[in-house]
Amino acid sequence: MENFDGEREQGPSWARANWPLTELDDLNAGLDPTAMTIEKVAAGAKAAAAGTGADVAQAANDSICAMMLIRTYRVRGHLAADLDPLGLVKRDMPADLTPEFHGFAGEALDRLVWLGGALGLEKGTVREVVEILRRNYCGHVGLEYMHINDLQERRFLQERMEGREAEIRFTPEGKKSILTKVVQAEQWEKFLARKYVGTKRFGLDGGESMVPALEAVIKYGGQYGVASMVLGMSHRGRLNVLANVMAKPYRAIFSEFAGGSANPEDVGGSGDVKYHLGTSSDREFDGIRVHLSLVPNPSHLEAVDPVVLGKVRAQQVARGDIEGDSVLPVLLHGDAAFAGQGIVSECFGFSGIPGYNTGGCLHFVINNQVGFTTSPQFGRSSPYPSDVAKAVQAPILHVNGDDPEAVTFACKLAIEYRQRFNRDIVIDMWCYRRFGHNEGDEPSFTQPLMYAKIRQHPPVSALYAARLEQEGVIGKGWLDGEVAAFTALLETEFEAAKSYLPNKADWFEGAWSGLGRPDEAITERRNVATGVAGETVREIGSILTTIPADVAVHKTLVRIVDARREMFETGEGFDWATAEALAFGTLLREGHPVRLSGQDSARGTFSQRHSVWVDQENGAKYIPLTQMGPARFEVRDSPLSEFGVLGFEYGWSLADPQTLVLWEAQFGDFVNGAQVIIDQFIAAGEAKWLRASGLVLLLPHGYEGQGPEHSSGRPERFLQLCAEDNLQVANCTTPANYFHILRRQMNRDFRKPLVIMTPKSLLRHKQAVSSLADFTGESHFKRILSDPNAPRDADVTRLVLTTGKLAYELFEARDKAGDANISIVRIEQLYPFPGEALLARLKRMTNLEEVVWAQEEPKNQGYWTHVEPRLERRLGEAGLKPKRPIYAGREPAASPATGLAKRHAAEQAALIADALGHSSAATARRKAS
Ligand SMILES: Cc1ncc(C[n+]2csc(CCOP(=O)(O)OP(=O)(O)O)c2C)c(N)n1
Repeated sequence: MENFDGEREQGPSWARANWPLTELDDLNAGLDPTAMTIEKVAAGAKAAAAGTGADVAQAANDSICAMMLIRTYRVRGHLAADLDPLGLVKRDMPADLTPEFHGFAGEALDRLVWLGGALGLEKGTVREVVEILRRNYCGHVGLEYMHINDLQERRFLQERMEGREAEIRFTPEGKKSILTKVVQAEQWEKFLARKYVGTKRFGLDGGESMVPALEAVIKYGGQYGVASMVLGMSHRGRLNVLANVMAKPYRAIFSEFAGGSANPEDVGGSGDVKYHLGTSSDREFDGIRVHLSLVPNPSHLEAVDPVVLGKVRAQQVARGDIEGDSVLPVLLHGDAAFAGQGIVSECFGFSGIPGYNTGGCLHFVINNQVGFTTSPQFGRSSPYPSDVAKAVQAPILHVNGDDPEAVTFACKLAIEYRQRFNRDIVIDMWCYRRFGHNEGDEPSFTQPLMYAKIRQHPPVSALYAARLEQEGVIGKGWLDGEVAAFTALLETEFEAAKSYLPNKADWFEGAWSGLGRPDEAITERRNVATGVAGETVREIGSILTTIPADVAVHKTLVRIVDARREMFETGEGFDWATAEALAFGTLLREGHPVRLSGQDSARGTFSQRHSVWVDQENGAKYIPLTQMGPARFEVRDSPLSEFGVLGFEYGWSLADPQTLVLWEAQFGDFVNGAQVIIDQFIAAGEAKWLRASGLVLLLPHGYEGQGPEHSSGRPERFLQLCAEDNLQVANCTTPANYFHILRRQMNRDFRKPLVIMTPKSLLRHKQAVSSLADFTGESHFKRILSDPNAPRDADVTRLVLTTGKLAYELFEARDKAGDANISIVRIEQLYPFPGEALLARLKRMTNLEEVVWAQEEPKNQGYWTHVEPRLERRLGEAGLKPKRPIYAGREPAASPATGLAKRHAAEQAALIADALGHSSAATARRKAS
């Protein structure tokens, strides 16, 4: 079955079990492919031994035991690998990695065993076999891969790890350039430490091998077809990556250390500390250019991961690269954060899912064996920090950080694997942290033994230079020369930094060119014409309501489609879902792709959307909006995650401002599971990092008696975050207004995140419908909606302001009571607050006695604290009798809503009565005034 872009729907290849895998299959790797049973191994050994005069039965037995030995190394060899530069972790040789365990003791070690090609050998002595296995699996690289189901992947890794010849080999030039990068990494930290004593830099000291290793990722990535890499990482070594991998000018970083801004002063915003900033550059190796982009990130460890993945996926889609070969995500992690932060698993979870996978992410763990002051045994329950990756069967390369060749080899292998199999892979580099968590910290308070060792431990550069000297690759003095040359360069850059001024901010370039910051004041923001031609509506309607003859849709869906057809035919009664489809359809026609992602979004949580029609006979899918053209439509049922998926969609919105990217919460209540993405990225990202986003959040909201967790999208949280024109928060009550606000999002020359409290009961409310004329001609988004049954302005004595579906309940109660002097006005956009427009209305209501703010939410939630000062200001400016708004709503509450239906109904009735002045409290208030 195919979905968007012909992507497979059955999931990733490793999830299928249809390859001829048997327990013995990898045991027999290298053997004649027809020899798939242990008897055949034995038979081969017998036949081979027969001609030599050896004991044939013994030969058969020995071969089988040798095979078991080989297999044990493949599975468990990493347990005996030499990984810890400090030698702190005691790792005894497991008994089953000894030949004795497999029956080879004493003189038996010199017995010949027939291997039939395993380890690249036809035969060899047991001693030789063990020696090769130890070299292959227990050196500075320990490979975990036998948890992978896919035999081809296992074979691939085996071939690169195994055999007499399988050694890590670099040319003398290659070795020298590895050492040069190690020197740069080390000296950069030392230089910063000298020039900016005590300033936090979260140095890489002890993990310098990462820098040549990342060079290898770029270089070999380019050779294997990577055109662009998006990196995400936390504090540790970030300045080193910025300078020595991303090639951010040293002088720019020095200037930031001296207190200078990363951007021209007039750009504004809050800025951010230097070890959170991103940058981009082009690097070229052997004539192949690779574009690099390091995504800015907050302190919140690992929160940037889904953002990177979303950004990558967007770029891949823009390139039409479905396998993901051309854009590579690289995530660098700390060991404690990798093991501890749940978002890491959420991101691994994306790796095989259509619509979210990126063709494999390369993970690099800077495993310095401590997290701030916490030792690993208190930070995780698993043996390695990388075990979380096993959930998706990613191969894991553990590597000793004191051996930069081994680390570089691991990266080279990782990139080859990723490009070949399009799957995630992890490099776990064991290293140490030479100083405290930051440079002002004393690590010996908590890790005295570790730090006693570290103080005695020579730096990577010294160890590696000594090795290269011994190999004759470099002469005496070579290292000193490199250090002196690099330090001289840094001195020159340091001087240049004194007059360095960033010449421009880089935020409206590339995919963002043509867009900018809004050029009008936030209060006067002009409306955008978002109405469309009637003819367009009809054409889109026809596509939306035509069921292809070969698609057997569900009979209830036929009725839904029939009802939609009637809306288009009569031009009346457009409901929410149809208006939304119409908004999407018109944007697609105008060339704006649309991506909607959320739990069960294809059908819609409330069975309202039905954007994907599933053939009831064969399960095939038909998606009317994909027929709209020319732009691409995708709706994705997301994995059950909020943090990860919202981060992913935010990342997408950064890369692709021409696509309307929407994330939908199942119920708005679940949005707080993604709070880090909201606080750190969506609300503050533009101010901190000059990165705009047009992401839309759809949060089903409304008090309908469904209890504490199915009522509120927490509008108060968003409103509290609003400042400096950073967000838009809306609660639309008509399908047409929803249509226009979605269209407005793409039809402006700037982008701002948009948070919409979306309805539940209004999806099917008789009054919450729109007419054709509401979508066409001069129609546009209305920040304030008038009362459909309004008295004349001069007759209004009580103005009830509200937002959301409560308006309909107020209309009904008011009309039933026959209150002729009450006007109920809806504030559809809460931020930016339409204060000017409201003022104009207030001024016309010259006989106002009372102004009420009515809301369903408890007083400490919802909108009250946001609107109260704003209403008071406008009432003052209008010079009317009421000076302050009256609150009508639920009392302050700890829980957002009651779970008891009766109590809900009573509360709702009371607040409506209060809002309309029917309650005793309202009467008392009136008397008192
Ligand atoms: C989500 C989150 N929680 C807590 C912190 C505070 N914090 C900063 S660094 C750190 C330790 C990280 O250890 P590790 O991941 O091993 O990286 P390292 O600093 O050792 O390189 C902690 C707890 C944070 N930045 N983010």
